[in-house]
Amino acid sequence: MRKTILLALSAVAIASVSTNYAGDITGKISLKGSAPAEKDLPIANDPFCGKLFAGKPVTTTRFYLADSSGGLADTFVFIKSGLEGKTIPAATGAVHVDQKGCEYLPYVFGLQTGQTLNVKNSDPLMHNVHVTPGAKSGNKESNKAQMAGSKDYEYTFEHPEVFLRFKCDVHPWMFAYAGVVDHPYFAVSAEDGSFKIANVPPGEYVVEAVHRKTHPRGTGITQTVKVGADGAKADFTIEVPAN
Ligand SMILES: [Cu+2]
Repeated sequence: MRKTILLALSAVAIASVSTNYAGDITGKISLKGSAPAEKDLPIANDPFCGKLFAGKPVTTTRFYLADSSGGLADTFVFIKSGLEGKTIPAATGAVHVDQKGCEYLPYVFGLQTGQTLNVKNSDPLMHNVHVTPGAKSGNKESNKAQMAGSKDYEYTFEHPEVFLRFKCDVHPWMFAYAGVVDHPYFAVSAEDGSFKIANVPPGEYVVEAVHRKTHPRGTGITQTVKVGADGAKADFTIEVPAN
C-alpha cells in the first residue's frame, strides 16, 4: 500500500515537472532576393562625427544586413499570440543602447514593457535622445540632450509598440528601433540570421518576424509553432519587397 502511494506521488511529481518545462524557440531569418545597396551616411563629412571615424570606412545605412549564407540580421522575432492565460514573468535587467561613433548601437533591439532601457553616450560630443512613439501607441514622446560624459538616461515604456523609434535631432542619420512587447519572449536576429527566444512555456504560439525595412508598418510574417520539451524551430524567409 505504502509503495503504491509513493509510486502515485512520484507520478504526480513527474507530471508536474513535465508541464513546467520551458523550451527555446530557435531559427534563422533568411533574406530572399537582392537587397538594394545601402546608402552612405554623411558621418564622414560631419566636422565632429567625421573625426571619430578617421581612418575607418564610411558608415552606411543598416537596412539589410545579410551574411554570405543569406542570414538576415536585425529582425525582431516575438511571440504574437498564445500566451493568454499564462503567467508572464516581469521584466528583469536592463537593455543597453549606446551612442558611439554617431550611431546608435544596437540599431534594432527588443524590450519588455516596464523593462529599463539604459541609453549611454560614449561619444565626446552632444547627442539628443528623441523618443518618437506612434501617436496611438500610448507611449510617451521625450526629447533630451545628452552631453559628452553625461550620466546614462533611463526609460521605461508601458505599451507594446513594434517599432518604437529613437532618433537624434543633431545627427539626422541616427536612428534606433525598439520592438516593445508585453512579455519576455522576443529576440533580434544576429549577424548570421539566427535567433533564440529562451525559456518559453509549453504551448502553441504564433511567432512573428518583423524586419523594419520590409515591414515598415510593423506587421511581419508569422508561423505557428508548438513548444515542447525540446523547444521549437521556426525559420523565416524575408523577401526583399519589389518597389
Ligand atoms: Cu547625435
